Amino acid sequence: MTDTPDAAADFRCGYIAIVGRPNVGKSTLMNALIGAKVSITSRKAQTTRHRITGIQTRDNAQFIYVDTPGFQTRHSNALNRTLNRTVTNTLTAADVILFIVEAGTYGAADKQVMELLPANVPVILVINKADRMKDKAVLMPFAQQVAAERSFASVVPVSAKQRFQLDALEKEIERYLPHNPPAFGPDDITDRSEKFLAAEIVREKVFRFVGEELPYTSTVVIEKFEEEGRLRRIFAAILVERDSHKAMVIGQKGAKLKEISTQSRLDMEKLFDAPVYLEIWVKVKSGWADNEAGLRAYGYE
Ligand SMILES: Nc1nc2c(ncn2[C@@H]2O[C@H](COP(=O)(O)OP(=O)(O)OP(=O)(O)O)[C@@H](O)[C@H]2O)c(=O)[nH]1
Ligand SMILES: [Mg+2]
Repeated sequence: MTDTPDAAADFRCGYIAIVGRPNVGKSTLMNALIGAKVSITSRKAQTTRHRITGIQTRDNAQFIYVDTPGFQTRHSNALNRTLNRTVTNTLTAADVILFIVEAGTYGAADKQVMELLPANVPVILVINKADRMKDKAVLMPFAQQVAAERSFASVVPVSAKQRFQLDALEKEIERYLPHNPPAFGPDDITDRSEKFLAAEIVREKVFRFVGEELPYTSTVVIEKFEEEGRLRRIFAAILVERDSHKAMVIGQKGAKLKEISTQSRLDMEKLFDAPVYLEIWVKVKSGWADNEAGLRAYGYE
């Protein structure tokens, strides 16, 4: 018999759902918390379309973050219904919830997400983009206004972009994690495959480099993913609704597609830490976003 505390019994591990309306910075925050870019981000709303796990392992705890799509309140098609189902499913499996709002704005879309939050799980109110508040004195009354809507385990203002207050947030989360042994290896950063991450990276470039509306009517599939020693050979297709969209993705003399390809390849090489050969084709496939069976075939849950 010994009195030494059992280190394994002290270890904490759990699932942390990251939810909020579109564009509040959920994915940027998750990437900042784990120190790697596994979830794509852009200044356009509705960038995230899948549940994406990001893992951070410390000496005493493993944080399994689950980034989710921004909750859709505008119009209902099969894609948006699928995105919202992903959010509600993630909430039911969470040990801790981060409810993200943007500093200074709290509206109907935020309220709708708040109403989904289960009563018996600790919810931390995270006020992101605190860097945007020129007058810091306004932050306090804003926090009080949102905190009056429901009871929160704690309230933490952060800036995901400037990595402000992330240690404080992590400490707060750790307090609410259950005692469990680690579920993943110490070096794991996600449970998603390289093939999935490759498709996401290409989709991010479409969001970032092609017009305002097109990203919402397109998706990306990986048609072939081969490994040859360290080299990854990746053949991707960007699916669009019509010929005119195809022309927009390809651009003048192919310039747009070239930009998408180059930036995608650089991101893949960084994330996979390996050389990448990438070919991207653009294909017209209309109606893909409004067909449940089709969505499943493209990897939507
Ligand atoms: N100024 C500032 N901008 C931020 C911060 N965090 C995120 N952003 C920006 O906000 C935009 C949206 O970020 P995302 O991380 O893609 O937001 P999201 O909530 O995941 O969006 P969806 O997946 O579309 O729901 C991007 O342009 C980010 O650079 C922050 O702390 N400060
Ligand atoms: Mg996102």
